[in-house]
Amino acid sequence: MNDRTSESIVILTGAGISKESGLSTFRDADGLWARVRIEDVATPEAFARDPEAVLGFYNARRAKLAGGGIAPNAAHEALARLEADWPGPVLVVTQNIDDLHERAGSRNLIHMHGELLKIRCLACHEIIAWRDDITTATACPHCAETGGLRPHVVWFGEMPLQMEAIAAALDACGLFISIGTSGNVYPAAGFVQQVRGRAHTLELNLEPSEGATLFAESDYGPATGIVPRAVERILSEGW
Ligand code: BV8
Repeated sequence: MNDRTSESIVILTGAGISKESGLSTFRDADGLWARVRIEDVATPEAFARDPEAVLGFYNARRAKLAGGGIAPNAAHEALARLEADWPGPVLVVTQNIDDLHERAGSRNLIHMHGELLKIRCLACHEIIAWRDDITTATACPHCAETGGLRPHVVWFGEMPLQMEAIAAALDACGLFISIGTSGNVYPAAGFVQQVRGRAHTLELNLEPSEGATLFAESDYGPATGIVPRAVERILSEGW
């Protein structure tokens, strides 16, 4: 094995890594998009048209996540162990808006699609940690304005967060791992094309994603089985 221990690792995660913790994915048969339409709850136009419907969609998800009973699983914990035990830099870039990676111990983490347990005020632009419901009548805890609070979440048509930092990490990494994502949503689904040919690429998913053929290596099965196994192998043998 080459000595790769100084090389950096970037890990992209999607809703599949949180499925075994009890959170819904989007495109599985029982997923969120099977129950509501993206156009009705996850776009700026939907929020302008019917803010209470959009706030209600995120209130229900926030209440489930904040209400107890949802905990990180062995896959989240394995990624935290990889960050702690790998000698080089490890960055998790998650599309997920839950807080399971940080609760498992991941520190070097980017939520590129925002965070369910934060809200943003359109009047004062403050980003505020928040675990309760919000309605159009809720006053901003920072500026007291009402009617301007929204989830701190990236909707379709909005620019994902920290894209420059993500691009720099992708350009520098020696290993790119994609976990629990169907590879449908861009720009995240395009990250593998940005690194392939230069970094080693590994897909860990329940089933082949839309971009499966772009990966040099893959393993399929529930994340709580295949992710700890992959982490053990990387820590003992590299790639
Ligand atoms: C943007 C909000 C540009 C929070 C989400 C090309 C380039 C750039 C953009 C586009 C493009 N083509 C189209 C676009 C537009 C659009 C897009 O990609 N549309 C798609 C539908 C075609 N992209 C955007 O709008 C993005 N913005 O590009 O802005 C721009 C430029 C200039 C100026 C302004 C803007 C913004 C995208 C973010 C949208 N917000 N979420 C929320 O409500 O959660 S996206 C949503 O999908 C979630 O974030 C989710 O994470 C993400 C991806 O879904 P997955 O995580 O992959 O989940 P999915 O259910 O699909 O798959 C789960 C997988 O897990 C499956 O494969 C399953 O097999 C597996 N699995 C299940 N169980 C398990 C498992 N795996 C392991 N173990 C298990 N147990």
